[in-house]
Amino acid sequence: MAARAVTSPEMASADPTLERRVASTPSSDPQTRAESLATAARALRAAEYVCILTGAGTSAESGIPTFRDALTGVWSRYSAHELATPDAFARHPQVVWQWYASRRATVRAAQPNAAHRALVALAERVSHCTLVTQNVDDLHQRAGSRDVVALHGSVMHARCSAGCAGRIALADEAIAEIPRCEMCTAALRPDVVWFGEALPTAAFESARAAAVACDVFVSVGTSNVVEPAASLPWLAASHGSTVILVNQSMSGQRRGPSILPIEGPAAVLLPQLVQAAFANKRPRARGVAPE
Ligand code: BJW
Repeated sequence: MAARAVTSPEMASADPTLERRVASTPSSDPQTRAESLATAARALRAAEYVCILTGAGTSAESGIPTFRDALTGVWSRYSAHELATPDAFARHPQVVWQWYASRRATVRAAQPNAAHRALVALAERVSHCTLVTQNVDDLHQRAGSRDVVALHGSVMHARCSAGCAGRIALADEAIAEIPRCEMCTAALRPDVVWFGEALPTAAFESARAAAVACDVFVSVGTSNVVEPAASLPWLAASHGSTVILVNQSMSGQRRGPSILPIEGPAAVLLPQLVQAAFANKRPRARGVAPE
């Protein structure tokens, strides 16, 4: 692994003005943002191991509402926090199933945006890149990212609510009844991780290992509040990595000497970051065994 990149704004610049501005208040001021981007680009360029954690903000510019956005239309009298629970499905399975059906329709109609594509380009240019997502849409995969570590499952799939093995890809649907498990006839449920449920063990272990090992951790479009995913950036920081935070708003995000905030929309900032880091670097050949 490469030596840890020295990239925090405090350490990377001799300019005291930059240190004060970046370290104290994240800002959408274009000059400060350009300086943060340049510092982050240097960190990425020097990194051998990169771990990326994405959240709902990454897909926001594809037209998919974030988890914390208020629900709209017929769903406006509910809250996502209430619906995304085992208890809600036990009590009101039709309501919960229909909510996920409407979200699937939104995801199907959406297209990956420039943030998803920039992460594909990034993975092609660093030696070891792990893409971990909390998102339950399939936009990373449709953009071309491979080996995506999905922590919270997928709204595009269902599984048996009684625990039979396997998952089922859901086709376009206009169904009156909740589909049943072919093996035991229990209701199918969305293949997602609800509040109070354990994350898939192998996926979380991969994410943890990548966070511990990385030189640079990039958190994109997540509020970093839902555990255990929310602890991954700080786990990485505690193991010496530089943490780049790309978010529309830094409100509620942690600060610290190894944390580099870049405030603004992911679909604008990520392409700029990847371009600044790897302007002249060609992508690695895909799927070719080393000689
Ligand atoms: C932009 C942008 C743009 C907007 N560009 N940025 C420790 C302490 C306290 C609580 C807990 C704890 N450990 C566990 C808990 C409980 C709970 C939890 O964390 N609760 C919190 C509310 C505090 N965690 C759990 O219950 C987890 N389970 C667990 O720990 O189980 C233990 C266990 C072990 C063994 C056996 C049994 C149990 C499970 C968590 C599962 C989360 N699932 C969900 C729903 C998935 C299905 C669905 O979508 O319906 O996952 S919740 C929801 O939050 C969803 C998301 O993946 C996840 C994270 O949200 P995300 O991505 O951060 O989105 P938002 O909306 O919060 O933020 C969007 C961000 O984007 C914002 O910051 C914007 O500014 C930004 N943004 N536009 C850039 N254009």
